[in-house]
Amino acid sequence: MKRNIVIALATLAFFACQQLIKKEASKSTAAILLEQLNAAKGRGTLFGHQDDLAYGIGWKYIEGESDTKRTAGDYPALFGWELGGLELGREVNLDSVPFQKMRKFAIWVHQNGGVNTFSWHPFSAVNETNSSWVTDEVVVKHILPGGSHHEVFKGHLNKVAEFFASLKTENGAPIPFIFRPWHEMDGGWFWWGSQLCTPTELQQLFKFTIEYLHDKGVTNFLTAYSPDRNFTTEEEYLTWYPGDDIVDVIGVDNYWDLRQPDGLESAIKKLEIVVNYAEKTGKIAAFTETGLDGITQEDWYTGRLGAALNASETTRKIVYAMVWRNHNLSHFYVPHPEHPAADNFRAFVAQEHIWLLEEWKSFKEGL
Ligand code: BMA
Repeated sequence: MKRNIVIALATLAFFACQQLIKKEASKSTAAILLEQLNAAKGRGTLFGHQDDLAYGIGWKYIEGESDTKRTAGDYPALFGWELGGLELGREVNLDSVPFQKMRKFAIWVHQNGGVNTFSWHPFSAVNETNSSWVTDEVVVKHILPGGSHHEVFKGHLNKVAEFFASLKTENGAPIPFIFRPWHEMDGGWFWWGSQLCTPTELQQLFKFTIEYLHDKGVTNFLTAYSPDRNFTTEEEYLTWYPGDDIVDVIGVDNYWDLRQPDGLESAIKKLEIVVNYAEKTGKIAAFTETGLDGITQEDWYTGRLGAALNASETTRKIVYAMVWRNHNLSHFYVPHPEHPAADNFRAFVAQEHIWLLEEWKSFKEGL
C-alpha cells in the first residue's frame, strides 16, 4: 500500500515537472525579458542610447562602434531604434538609418545580451507628406476604425508588422523588444498630441495598434506607455493610458525638468508617480527618454540624471533610462571622449546601480 502511494506521488511529481518544463520552454522571449527587467528592479538601471550602433559624432556605420563605448568603455545595455518612414515603404528611416542595417543591429543586440526598444514617428495616413510634427490637421479621428483613412493606416501598420516579424535569429526564433508608440501624447508637437485628439481617441489608437500587431502574429514584444512631463498626479499621468491589459512598461519622457535649474524635484516626483503605478500593477517602470542636448552642463549626468535615478528607494526601481541620439556636434546626448562632460559621464556609468551591457549581462547570469 505504502509502496503504491510512493509510486503514485512520484508519478505525479514527474508529470508536474514535465508540465513545468513545457511551460518554461513555451515561454516567449518577451516574457523572459520582462522577468529579467523585473528582477533588475531596485538593483540597477540599464543605461540606454538611441541609434548607438548606427552612428555617432564623426562616424557612421563602422562595425563595433558606439559613442557610449568610446567614452565609457562599454556598450549601453539598452538600444533605441526609430521606425519613422517604414510605414511609407521607405528603405531608410527619417534619420537616414537603413532598415536593413537596423534589423542587423537589433539582432546583434539581442545575441549580445542587450535590450532593444523601438519608437515610431510615423507620417500621417491622412496626408503622407506630413511628418509626425505637422500639427495643422486632425489625423487620429480619421485613422481609427470607421474613419476615412483607416485602411491607409492599416497599410502603415502592415509595414511595421512585417518589419517586426523579420526580427529573427538565424534559427528563425523571434527576438524580443519593447515597442513604444504614440509617446509624448500629452504634448502638442505630434499629430497624435493633446491639441489634435482626445484621450479616448488616443487610447483607441493605442489599443488598436497593439491588437492589430498581435492579430498579425507579432506578439513577442512588450509595450511601453510614455507621456511627456505634463502631469503632477497619478490621475493626470493616466489621462492617456490605454489600459493595464495593453501596457507592460510604465514610462515617462522628460527632458524639460532636467534642464531647468530648479527642475530636479519635479523630475523625481514624476519618476516616483511612474514607479508607484508600476508597483501597484505589477509592471516595470522606465525613464523612456531623457537627455540634455549638447550636454551644456558638465555635471548633468551625475548631478541631474544620476541624482534623479538615485533620489530614493522608489526612483531606484526605474529599470532603464534612455538618452537620445548622437546626430552630430550640434545634436547629441552622449558625450564624445574629449567632451567637457565626458569625465562626468564616465563617473555616472561607473555608479554601481547604473548598468552598461557587461553589467546587465553578468546580472542576468546570476539570476
Ligand atoms: C528628434 C530629433 C530629430 C529626429 C527625431 C526622430 O528628437 O532627434 O532629429 O529626426 O527625434 O528620431
